[in-house]
Amino acid sequence: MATTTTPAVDVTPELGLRMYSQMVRIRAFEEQANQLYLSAKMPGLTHLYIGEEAVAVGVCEALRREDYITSTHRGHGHCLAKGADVERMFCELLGKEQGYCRGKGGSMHIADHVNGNLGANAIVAGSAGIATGAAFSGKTRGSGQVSVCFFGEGALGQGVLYEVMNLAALWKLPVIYLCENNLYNEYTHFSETTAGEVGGRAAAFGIPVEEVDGQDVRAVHAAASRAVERARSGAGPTFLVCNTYRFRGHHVGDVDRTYYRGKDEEERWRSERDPITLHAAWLRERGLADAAELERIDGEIDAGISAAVERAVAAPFPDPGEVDEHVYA
Ligand SMILES: Cc1ncc(C[n+]2csc(CCOP(=O)(O)OP(=O)(O)O)c2C)c(N)n1
Repeated sequence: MATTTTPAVDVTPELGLRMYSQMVRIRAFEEQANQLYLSAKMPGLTHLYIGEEAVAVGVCEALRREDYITSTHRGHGHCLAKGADVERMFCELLGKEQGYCRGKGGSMHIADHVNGNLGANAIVAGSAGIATGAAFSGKTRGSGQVSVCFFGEGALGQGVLYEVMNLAALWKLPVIYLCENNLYNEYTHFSETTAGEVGGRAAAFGIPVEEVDGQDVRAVHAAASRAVERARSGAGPTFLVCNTYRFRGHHVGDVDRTYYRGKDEEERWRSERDPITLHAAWLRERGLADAAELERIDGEIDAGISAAVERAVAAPFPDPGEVDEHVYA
């Protein structure tokens, strides 16, 4: 089955501005998460989504609240784009009682069922079965819900993905396999771990494949909307490849990256392929916002995020007596 590539597309002014705000919110959240790590306020590590914001936002803006997503170790952007509350997310990162998992999950295990987020997963490809099962559930109940499985291209090496794609294709399940190809599996370029074509894997099961510029939020949104429509109409799964780049390290502690990728490569992506800068330029060209308006939006979001992180830092930890409650393992 042929892989199609999406051209740049238009969106309504309202959606264009909302997608801008959502990407800025994710970027600001991640900058604060990095600060929490650097100031030793956050236990453990976290994997920043900076640079990849257009993927989560473009996809989630094509979904309804009751639609499902499953996420990855690099999952903050997915959570926020699907509607998670910023303060509760910071609380989870900090191990606080008010967090999404009462502080017991941390960065890599945030779930937000009210907004259809079935959870992040620290196991590479670990959520593929969950997303496919949720799609099966939606189909069986006739609820019309669509399920999106976010995963990095590193997950292409995991067998479970092929088991579930086989069933999803046979049973025409309303699921979208959303491959965020940011070029690196930890510290290894994906071309060293991935034989053949990325999309060829889904095509082998007869699943339509679309490949899109993951730095272009409008193109992602258009491709995701087509896949959602296909899923809701009963036509079955789609495999979407979003080509993107993480601007920072694999995790916050991965600071010296020159042994696996060049500074010039990073600089090129940052200066030429930043999804927020690209979309801001589009908004200005279309006369939908001028520089002052975008600055006002940035400032408002920054202030909201700073206030949320301050409240989360001051929030109480859970009672030590509940250490073995709400834990299933
Ligand atoms: C089954 C499994 N094997 C290994 C790991 C260790 N690990 C964590 S992230 C990662 C690389 C993931 O790369 P990719 O899926 O492309 O996602 P990205 O980090 O680029 O977003 C690995 C190997 C893991 N978490 N789970």
